[in-house]
Amino acid sequence: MIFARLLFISCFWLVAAAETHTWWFETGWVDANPDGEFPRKMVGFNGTWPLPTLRVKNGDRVEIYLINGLEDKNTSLHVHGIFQQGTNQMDGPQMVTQCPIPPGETFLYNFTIQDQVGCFWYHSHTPGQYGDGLRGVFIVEDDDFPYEYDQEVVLSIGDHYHNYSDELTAHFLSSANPSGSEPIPSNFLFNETRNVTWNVEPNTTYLLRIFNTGRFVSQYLWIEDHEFTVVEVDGIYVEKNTTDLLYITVGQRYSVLVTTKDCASRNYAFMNVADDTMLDTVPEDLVLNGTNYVVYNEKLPLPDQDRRDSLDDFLDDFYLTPLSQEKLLDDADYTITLDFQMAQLANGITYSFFNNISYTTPKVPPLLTALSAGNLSTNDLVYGTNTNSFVLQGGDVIDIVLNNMDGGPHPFHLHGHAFQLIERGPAGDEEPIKFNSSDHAEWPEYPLVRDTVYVNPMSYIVMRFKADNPGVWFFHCHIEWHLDQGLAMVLIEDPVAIQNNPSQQINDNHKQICEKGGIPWKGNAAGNDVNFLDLSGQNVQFGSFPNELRRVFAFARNVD
Ligand SMILES: *[C@@H]1O[C@H](CO)[C@@H](O)[C@H](O)[C@H]1NC(C)=O
Ligand SMILES: *[C@@H]1O[C@H](CO)[C@@H](O)[C@H](O)[C@H]1NC(C)=O
Ligand SMILES: *[C@@H]1O[C@H](CO)[C@@H](O)[C@H](O)[C@H]1NC(C)=O
Ligand SMILES: *[C@@H]1O[C@H](CO)[C@@H](O)[C@H](O)[C@H]1NC(C)=O
Ligand SMILES: *[C@@H]1O[C@H](CO)[C@@H](O)[C@H](O)[C@H]1NC(C)=O
Ligand SMILES: *[C@@H]1O[C@H](CO)[C@@H](O)[C@H](O)[C@H]1NC(C)=O
Ligand SMILES: *[C@@H]1O[C@H](CO)[C@@H](O)[C@H](O)[C@H]1NC(C)=O
Ligand SMILES: *[C@@H]1O[C@H](CO)[C@@H](O)[C@H](O)[C@H]1NC(C)=O
Ligand SMILES: *[C@@H]1O[C@H](CO)[C@@H](O)[C@H](O)[C@H]1NC(C)=O
Ligand SMILES: *[C@@H]1O[C@H](CO)[C@@H](O)[C@H](O)[C@H]1NC(C)=O
Ligand SMILES: *[C@@H]1O[C@H](CO)[C@@H](O)[C@H](O)[C@H]1NC(C)=O
Ligand SMILES: *[C@@H]1O[C@H](CO)[C@@H](O)[C@H](O)[C@H]1NC(C)=O
Ligand SMILES: [Cu+2]
Repeated sequence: MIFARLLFISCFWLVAAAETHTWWFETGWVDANPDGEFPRKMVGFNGTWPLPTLRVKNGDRVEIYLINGLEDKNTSLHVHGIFQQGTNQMDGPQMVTQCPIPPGETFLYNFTIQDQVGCFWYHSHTPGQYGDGLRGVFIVEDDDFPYEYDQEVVLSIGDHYHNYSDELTAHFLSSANPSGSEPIPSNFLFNETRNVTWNVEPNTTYLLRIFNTGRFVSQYLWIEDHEFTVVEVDGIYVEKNTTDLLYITVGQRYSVLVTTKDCASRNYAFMNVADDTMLDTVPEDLVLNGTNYVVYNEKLPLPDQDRRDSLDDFLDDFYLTPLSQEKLLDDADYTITLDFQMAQLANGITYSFFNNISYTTPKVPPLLTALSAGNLSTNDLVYGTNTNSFVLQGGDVIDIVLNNMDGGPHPFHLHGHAFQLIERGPAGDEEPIKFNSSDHAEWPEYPLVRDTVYVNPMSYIVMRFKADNPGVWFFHCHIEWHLDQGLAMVLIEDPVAIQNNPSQQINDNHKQICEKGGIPWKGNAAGNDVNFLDLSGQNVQFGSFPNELRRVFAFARNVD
């Protein structure tokens, strides 16, 4: 009943008051000192960093003109969680749905919000760049918000490095780092800074919109002697669930209600604590526990950090139920099984693999291959043999089974969809626990739906969605280091429908940025637009997967 009412109102809204929001943003380096300990430059817009919070409503049109003001770097922009129905080329991942925007060029991201509300965020999808600063909050407001609150407050959390991405990546992906150890952050941020003071009114219910816009580490979040009532995850309303501890991976969002105390007799600690099991080494001087303050009365002292006996009792998102009461989808028509592990190739560099293949950037973005391949667009081969590309049939129910054979947790994100999380295995030990389709738990009747989920160490997740959004959708670990190592695949969803939709055709602005960057806007993964089945010259990983698995490095984490 509630759902029907919401639908009615949002449809009414679409015709009644859809607005167009036009923003011009020029990327460039900005002097900053996010953690208060080390001045460095961050990538900002128009000379400002942090970046603005963008607010729109369901049904609105968004036009973002992104001017690349960086002298020697490409750029791109992805609005994380927005489905981009019919506007796949506006999705943002460079060399997947678009050519990168070269220095001095402008690209218009032009799309509408179709039946989505809640917390999203935008970030560069050019390797390493959002870690250098190009990230911000994107909110789709809802005039018919299903829960009561008095005030809304935004909170982003994340991680921060004193070094620039390019230098970190060069070292990370080199034979000088044979163990594939990810760079250790310099600090953890709370609202793009640290030691934050949040002034509150007593006896007030806040809607706190929380975004982990970091590039690596999950964080625990809690407020001393207060509770969080979760009402939304990743743009999906859920039935209320109250907890005093959240665990948020990079890429995830939570809207929670926080009701303050009746009396303003003291102030409280608001903790953001890094998940140190994700770090290969923990330097002695690294501050894992961030202390911020919920201030009822500025004249009263600020508290010390709040300590907990255990961080294990965080809300398990698996048990949240969408308010829409969307049922478990029918059994899958098509199942993609991905065995993920990390290992070294013969060049001494450690990569990430799905089924022994480390995603290697093709010479033509797969969306542009799909648009130019004619009736071969349904043949996986044209997208290359080193991209983990899967062609999906429109309307099919798809299961993605992901077996994590690595000793760390990983947050996986799918573009173009929110999916049902139908099973998540418990953390494994020495031997990975793999999903067994003939011996699995009973699936929930109303599974959690979101766009970014974590898989436990040495264990698995099973995700289900309906292929009802024709487009080329990236699926990858949201840990930027792991994406750089090739932890990605590409779903080519109903390519014939992409070709047949006038609004999906490559536009002139897009052709122009491809040409400026010297990237063909048609052809197969090797750039061959004459014989789409000839992949000679395609990019491939360095040699084949080693016979002897060097999982020892993966096991090295979490041992102490
Ligand atoms: C940002 O700069 C561009 C030109 O570089 C300008 O057109 C635009 O109005 C500026 N945007 C804002 C929000 O100031
Ligand atoms: C936060 O506190 C730490 C330690 O007290 C200090 O070094 C740092 O500069 C502060 N950062 C900010 C942004 O206030
Ligand atoms: C930008 O993209 C172009 C085209 O892919 C590429 O040739 C160039 O090396 C890129 N520039 C940088 C700094 O990565
Ligand atoms: C954005 O796309 C819509 C729909 O295709 C079009 O009508 C509109 O003119 C576009 N905006 C700009 C500034 O090109
Ligand atoms: C980080 O920056 C410092 C100081 O500029 C430099 O000495 C160090 O080599 C850099 N680390 C990496 C991995 O690039
Ligand atoms: C975080 O920053 C935003 C934007 O400046 C601000 O509106 C909000 O109140 C801050 N949140 C907290 C919890 O301090
Ligand atoms: C708190 O707010 C509620 C509703 O606004 C009101 O009924 C109640 O008296 C308030 N309590 C205090 C201690 O102010
Ligand atoms: C960080 O927080 C955890 C959980 O409250 C606590 O056990 C630990 O002692 C804290 N570490 C430091 C260095 O304060
Ligand atoms: C709340 O979460 C707990 C587990 O964390 C779960 O057992 C319970 O069913 C959830 N309730 C609702 C209404 O989502
Ligand atoms: C595919 O397209 C080519 C050229 O457009 C045509 O010759 C061929 O018959 C088509 N094949 C099928 C199976 O439709
Ligand atoms: C999967 O489960 C079935 C049924 O319990 C069992 O017979 C089979 O051995 C299991 N497969 C594996 C690989 O463990
Ligand atoms: C991956 O490589 C291993 C070791 O060479 C091999 O045993 C396995 O069959 C390969 N898996 C796939 C999916 O190719
Ligand atoms: Cu990962």
